[in-house]
Amino acid sequence: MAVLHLLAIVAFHLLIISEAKDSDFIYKEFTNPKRDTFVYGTFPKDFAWGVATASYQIEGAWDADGKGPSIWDTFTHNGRSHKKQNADVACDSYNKYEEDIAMMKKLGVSHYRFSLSWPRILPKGFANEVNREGIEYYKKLLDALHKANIEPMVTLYHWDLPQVLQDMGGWENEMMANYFAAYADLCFQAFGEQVKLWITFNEPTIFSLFGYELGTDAPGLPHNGYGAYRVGHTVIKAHAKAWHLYDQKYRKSQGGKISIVLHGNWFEPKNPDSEFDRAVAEKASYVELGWFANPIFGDGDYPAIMKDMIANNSRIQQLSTSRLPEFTEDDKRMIEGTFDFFGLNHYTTNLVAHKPTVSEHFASFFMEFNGEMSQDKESWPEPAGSPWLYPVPWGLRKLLNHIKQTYGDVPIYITENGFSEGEGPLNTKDTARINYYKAYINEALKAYLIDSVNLKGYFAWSLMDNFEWRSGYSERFGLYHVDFEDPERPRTPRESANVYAKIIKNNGFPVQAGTDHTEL
Ligand code: PNW
Repeated sequence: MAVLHLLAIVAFHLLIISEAKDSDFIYKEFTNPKRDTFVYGTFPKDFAWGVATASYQIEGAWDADGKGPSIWDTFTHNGRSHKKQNADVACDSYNKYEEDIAMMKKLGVSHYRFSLSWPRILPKGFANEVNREGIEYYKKLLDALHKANIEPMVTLYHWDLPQVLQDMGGWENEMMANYFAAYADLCFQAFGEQVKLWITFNEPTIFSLFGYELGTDAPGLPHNGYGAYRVGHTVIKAHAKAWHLYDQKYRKSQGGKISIVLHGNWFEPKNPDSEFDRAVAEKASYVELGWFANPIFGDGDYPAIMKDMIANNSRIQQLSTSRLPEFTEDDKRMIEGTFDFFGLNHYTTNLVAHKPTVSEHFASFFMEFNGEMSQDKESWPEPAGSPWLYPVPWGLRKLLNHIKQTYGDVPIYITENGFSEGEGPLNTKDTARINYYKAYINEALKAYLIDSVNLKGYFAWSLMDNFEWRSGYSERFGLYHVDFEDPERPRTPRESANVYAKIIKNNGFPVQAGTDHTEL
């Protein structure tokens, strides 16, 4: 039986390889036929195809109709982003959401992932002072989406914390878990009839590390070696509280699903023959994703490899306790299993090599690993806009398999994936982005078809160019270009928008009649 199964797999691979033509490699740099050949086929019938955005990055209207300031308003108004830019107006989606929906209709998406601005709904942070106009805005947006037959996926927290809550310590204050649960409760009550897919947090690793460890993002606190772990600890409990609240109070009547979105890079050993490089690459994958995934999708606690690493390094630094906080047994029971699906944001892959980095004198998340990250600049295609974003499509397939192997056969949504270009005149012929989308979506297809990963949907980041946090408007991720110089903020489709629309229409890459490939 096992032999037959193996033969079938080998035959399948041979079939793919034997069909490989030059054009079947999207990137000429990648020519490993077993790994990089384009595969033809389609996703399951009910596959979710979407685009994603976030409130601070697109809405503008930063102080309109009773909205309170967020930590990103403060950060940008202090001139901390690229060229002192801010998102006071951004894409002006607060006023132009109908046009945004018309763009989504053209793309043919079935889903739209966006986020709620906490300070627009609760200007003072707490749930006892509700801004009705904020609620009305999102209700109008949700109504318009339903009229357009587009299913919303709503993120409660995509980084724009009310400034008043940061003034009380922000995510380093443990009480935030309760404040977040109260905000979530209000949102379930106000929007739950219209929302069946909820996300508690977007990428807690990224906002903990950039906001409270390096301090390069809002709230700008360089609390190296401590801040991000404290933040993560509270965020995990906040997520679990919100999940249980939904589960107990709303699930039965509203019938939705709720989970979290985690950022995951893939980490590949720089020298695959080095046992040290392999060990540190494995550690990086288990820690970057596992920091949040292991408590929620695993056993309620941080990965053992992470606890050991930080405890050891803390000892080297002459500390009597680990810098990583500990969960109580009650915490673990509350946290374990608080998911309905796995939301994954994935952009790129890194090479990892062993290198002693732990210091007796200076603690930092980025130095815990005794490893060094790099990119394969010889054979990976150039990143266009964001210096960290090398297209390495096969990394997505490996990561999806890693999730399946580590956390079980959980339904996965790719909640963000996309490619940026730099500032400059409007260039609608965005070949690099087209190649990126084709190749990455094809790797997702391989994970589904060949590896039986339980893949439920794919969301492109992003619908349109928007405010890219500390990089301002200098990194453009849009399927639609936005002119930020023009007060009307006109949107223009790039060629990638047409290609993505075709992929959606085809539900992947079917072999079309009379050809041996998919016309795109
Ligand atoms: C995500 N990295 O952030 C966010 O969810 C979006 O808001 C953002 O616009 C998008 O990706 C593009 O950057 C990331 O350094 C920030 O690897 C940084 C990284 C990855 C994702």
